[in-house]
Amino acid sequence: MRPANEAILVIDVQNDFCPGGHLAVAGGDEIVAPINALMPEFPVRVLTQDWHPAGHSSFAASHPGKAPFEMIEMPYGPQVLWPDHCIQGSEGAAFHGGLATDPGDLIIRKGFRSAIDSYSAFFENDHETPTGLEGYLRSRGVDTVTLVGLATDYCVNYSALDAAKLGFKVRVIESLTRAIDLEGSLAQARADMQAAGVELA
Ligand code: VGL
Ligand code: ZN
Repeated sequence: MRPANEAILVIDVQNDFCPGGHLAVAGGDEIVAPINALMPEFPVRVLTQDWHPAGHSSFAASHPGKAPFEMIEMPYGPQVLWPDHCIQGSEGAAFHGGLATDPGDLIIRKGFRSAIDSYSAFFENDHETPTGLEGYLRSRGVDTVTLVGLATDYCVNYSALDAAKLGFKVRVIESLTRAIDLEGSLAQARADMQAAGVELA
């Protein structure tokens, strides 16, 4: 068991991000078994779920004339438009069936406000609306987080950057993540995480 100040954050291991899902990440299902094996080593275990209402503003289908993976300008900055995914209560939003969720202490949902996307487990994409995760971790005495899950270059990356900004010691186990990799987004994410002091293990 790792020391009491360490948490594992299992990011968005949901059906829609796995092969066959609406925003499938190549190899997304390959990380499930090793994540199951790793989770019990941590005294604090958090799982996140991307959790959008139907018609969410991050969906291309909500913007007439726009196609998935195009960019738009939102009040809070540039936003990639995604295929409909992780709609609240849908099979796609459920955790991958093989993921051991019972050992989780907390499940945090994000992206439930229609007008704003939320990649990070800590803040929505305006970088100021909190999810409450920081308070949860601090009140449990956590100062060090290890991240795994989907996708490396979006939700894992944004969560890792926010955790570092908040003063946590942050490690991403790259072999337990998989990337969407839109136009160099993986290389950019790796560079940003390294610049922020995130350890890429
Ligand atoms: C994610 C795109 C849209 C992720 C979530 O979990 O990385 N990516 N929503
Ligand atoms: Zn999403």
